[in-house]
Parts: sequence; C-alpha cells; structure tokens
Amino acid sequence: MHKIHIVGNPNSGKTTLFNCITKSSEHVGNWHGVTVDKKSKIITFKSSTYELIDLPGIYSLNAFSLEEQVSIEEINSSDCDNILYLLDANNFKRSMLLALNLLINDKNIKILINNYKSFQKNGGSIDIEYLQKILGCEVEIVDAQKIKVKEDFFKFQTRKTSFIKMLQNQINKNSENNKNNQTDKSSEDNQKYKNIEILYAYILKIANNCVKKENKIYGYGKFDKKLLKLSVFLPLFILAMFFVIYFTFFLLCQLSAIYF
Ligand SMILES: Nc1nc2c(ncn2[C@@H]2O[C@H](COP(=O)(O)OP(=O)(O)OP(=O)(O)O)[C@@H](O)[C@H]2O)c(=O)[nH]1
Ligand SMILES: [Mg+2]
Repeated sequence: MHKIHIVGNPNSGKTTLFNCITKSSEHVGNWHGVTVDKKSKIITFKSSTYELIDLPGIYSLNAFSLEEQVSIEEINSSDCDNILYLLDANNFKRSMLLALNLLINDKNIKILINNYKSFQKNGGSIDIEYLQKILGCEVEIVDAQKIKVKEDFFKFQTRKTSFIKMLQNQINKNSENNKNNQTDKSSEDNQKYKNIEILYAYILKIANNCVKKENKIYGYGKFDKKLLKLSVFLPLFILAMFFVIYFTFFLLCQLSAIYF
C-alpha cells in the first residue's frame, strides 16, 4: 500500500482536500490549528490502494507546539516519502519555506496550489512552468473543495534540480560551520536563523521570477476608492467630528440638566 501525506501551512486547505478525496467529513475551519492529530483513510484508485494521511498544519520543520511535533515526527519517519503539498496562492512566500525544506530533505512532493481563483481576482498570477522547472516537482492548480483525482494524481516525479542542490549545499555548509564553532543552545538557534535567511533569499528569487501581484489591498473596492478621495473624505470626517462634539458637549449636557 502506498502512503501519501498531506502537508502544508495551517489553513491551506489540507483537510478540505482530504475530505474531498476520501469522501470524509473531518473538521475544517477558517482558523489556525483545526487539525491537531493525524487522520488517515484508505482509498482505492485505479486498482491500487493508498493510505491518505492528513496532518496538522506547520510553517517549517521546527516544532513549537504539540500538534506541530506530530506533523514533523510523521514527516521525518521513514515511511513518509510521497507528499501532497498544499500551497495557498495568497501566501506564496510563506508557504514556499516549508516546500523548500521538504525538497532539500529529499521528499517526493507534488505542489497543489489552492485558493488560486481568489488570488487571480486580486490581480495575481503564478508561472507554473517556471516553478516546476526550478523546483523539479509537479505543480498543479487545484480547488481543494471539488478536486477530481485524475490518472497520474498519485504519481510523484521529483528530481533534484541544480537550484535545489545549490540551496542544499549552502544549508549543509552553514550547519557544518556551526558544528565546528560551538555546540551551545544559542549557536544552534543562530544556525536555524541563518538557515531561514538562506531559504528566504532563495524564496525571493523564486517569487520575483514567477509571482505577479498587483499591489491591491485585500477588500479594497470601488466604494473604498471613492470614500478615500480627499475631497469626499475630509468633509465627511469634519461632519462626523462635529456630530461627536455636538452630541458629547451640547446634547448630553442639556439632557443631564433636564433629568438630574
Ligand atoms: N473557497 C474555498 N475555500 C477553501 C478551499 N480550501 C479550503 N478552504 C477553506 O479554508 C479553510 C481552512 O481549510 P482547512 O481544510 O481546515 O485547512 P487546513 O489546512 O486543514 O488547516 P489546519 O488543520 O488548521 O492546518 C476552511 O474554511 C475551508 O472551507 C478552497 O479550495 N476554496
Ligand atoms: Mg486540517
């Protein structure tokens, strides 16, 4: 039986995808830490059997809470090779940190970009071909709520690209330098921060080359634009302040004089 783990940041839609594929009804919710333990279900697809495992959301391979520890232990276990990685299009850079972590740890991953429609609505786009080329794994746009599993969905073809090799070398070098210098707790923390700095430099390179994003503010529509024009906003602001002052100093004073 093939084991497939669903991994990603909190709130990226992992359980939604798990429910849709396995026809389950695990708890989903629009807040952090909805799934706190691993959930698994066995399914059969094209006469092969798969165990699909939904894990609690994590941001990196460093655990800060118990549920994050559950995920990280599972990812580090020997039977976790094939990973469906849920990437929220609206949080590309943040989601990419864990994806790169998995790739440099030699995991077979397939990146599923979720919430792409809302990202596009805000003027964004992601160059999928570039991502596939640079990361060496398959990248697909999905809708976790109504995904249709196609022929090769459970096939993973990850190859190590020169980009990932370069990143891996830099991370290894940093770890070795640190080992030779000191072994106390603060130097271990320094090494972790340095690793994250290295990863972020690579993430910026990727994002600059494949993510187009208009500088739109989420929820900033036509009404907000009109309202925020100085000629409209200033008189409305003065009027509102006038009513606040009038209500506080005149109306309330007169009312209190009548009743008290
Ligand atoms: N519209 C839309 N909403 C989605 C989609 N995927 C997930 N959501 C919503 O996003 C929220 C989070 O989804 P979950 O599946 O609970 O996310 P998760 O990754 O399992 O979260 P954790 O368990 O906290 O790590 C829920 O309110 C979902 O209904 C999608 O493709 N489209
Ligand atoms: Mg979940």
